[in-house]
Amino acid sequence: MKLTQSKKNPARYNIAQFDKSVPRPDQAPADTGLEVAFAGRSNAGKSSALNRLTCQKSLARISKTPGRTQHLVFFRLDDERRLVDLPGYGFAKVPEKVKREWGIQLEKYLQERQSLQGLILLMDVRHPLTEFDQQMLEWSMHANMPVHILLTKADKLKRGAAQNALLKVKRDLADLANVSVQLFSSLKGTGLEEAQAVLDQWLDFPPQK
Ligand SMILES: Nc1nc2c(ncn2[C@@H]2O[C@H](COP(=O)(O)OP(=O)(O)OP(=O)(O)O)[C@@H](O)[C@H]2O)c(=O)[nH]1
Ligand SMILES: [Mg+2]
Repeated sequence: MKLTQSKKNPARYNIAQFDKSVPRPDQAPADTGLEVAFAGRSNAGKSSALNRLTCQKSLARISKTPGRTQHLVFFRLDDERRLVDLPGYGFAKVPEKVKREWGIQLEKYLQERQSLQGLILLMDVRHPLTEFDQQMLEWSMHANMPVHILLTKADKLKRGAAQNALLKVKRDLADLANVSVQLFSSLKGTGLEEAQAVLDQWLDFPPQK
């Protein structure tokens, strides 16, 4: 595949390659180097965001059926760095027992994964801070894990409404240290560079000029 090296789609993310897909965090690749995980409710747009950030149309599978990505999917950037697509959560079709079990695993992963540098938490800009999102934030704060929130599908709102949604989420989370928020659209590319700058920092890539 030919790589395009434009400022918007830096080569350090374009080179992402599928590494491994596992049903449980304890089957993850060796816990070395640096890792950033993408979490969010089913259908929030995790896979789409990963594809946009890496400038690859079908790196992470995108589904119109929520709950499609049931595994943790690891993508390798280089020997030291990984991105992880976490299973969508909170969709009614998943049995209560499975949800509970997954919650335990996820909390453990946030607590114990040494290489995990931060969590990208995706929320539909039209329905932010659901119960699931608040649970994720709570676990992350408990694990001392920085969180960067992408308010996704920003293209679905007019500019003013999207800005208002952003301000409201910022206000609601003002008391939490180590949490940042931005607007994002995988469809339009809105917020791409801002999100990549956070990844750069967590993955210890040199700042881009
Ligand atoms: N308009 C718009 N649609 C989006 C955007 N991001 C994702 N979608 C759509 O939302 C749906 C779900 O996107 P996915 O990326 O599969 O969501 P996911 O969070 O990976 O979902 P699961 O794997 O089921 O957890 C798809 O139909 C996408 O095309 C966006 O920025 N704008
Ligand atoms: Mg997905």
